[in-house]
Amino acid sequence: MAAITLNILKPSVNNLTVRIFVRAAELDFEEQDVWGKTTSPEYLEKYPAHLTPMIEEEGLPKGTLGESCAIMAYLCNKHGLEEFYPTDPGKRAMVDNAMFYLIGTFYPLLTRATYPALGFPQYPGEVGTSAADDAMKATAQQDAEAALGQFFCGPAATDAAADDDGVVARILGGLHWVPTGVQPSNRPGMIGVVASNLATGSAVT
Ligand SMILES: N[C@@H](CCC(=O)N[C@@H](CS)C(=O)NCC(=O)O)C(=O)O
Repeated sequence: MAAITLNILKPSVNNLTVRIFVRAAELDFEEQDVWGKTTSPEYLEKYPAHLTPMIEEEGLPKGTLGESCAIMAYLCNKHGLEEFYPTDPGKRAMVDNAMFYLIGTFYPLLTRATYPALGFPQYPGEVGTSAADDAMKATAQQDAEAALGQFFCGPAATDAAADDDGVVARILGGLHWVPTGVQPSNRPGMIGVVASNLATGSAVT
């Protein structure tokens, strides 16, 4: 068994960055195509954000790690890949600049420009999954619209959710509460709520 299991979706450009990186770095890895499986109970247990790329590796505190740039940074740190991720603060900042620009600025614009043509859902109910059919997208959109305003009103609201039956997932850099009763098929809608609130500037704690 390889040291790193890289969970991927083949058409994805986020995935492609890590797939090229592990080859260029000559790391010991194997790929697992999880098309249509990212919302399965097994995958959700490993990585509740149900996204790819995601690696499984022994040195990680929870055994798994998502986000393309976080994965590449971690593997560079672990294997001392100075040529890809320099330790000199200035040189590293240039790499971070490119990575944060990609994740925080460019990619959201790219998805908004291309998702409608690809038939993926947009706000509310954004963030598709390879398991999503039209019915799931419609449900996700309805859930997101119904839930708008319920989840993100500031610290008091999230404390209340914690006292209720919430579980927390860290998504899009904010803390995001998902009621335990929410089924995986509805989660894209919940993520859409976060995205909508971020987009409209509502408080997220
Ligand atoms: N910012 C994340 C984006 C991850 C992401 O959106 N992954 C999509 C593919 S592009 C995904 O796995 N979606 C779940 C699915 O389609 O089942 C990264 O760079 O890794």
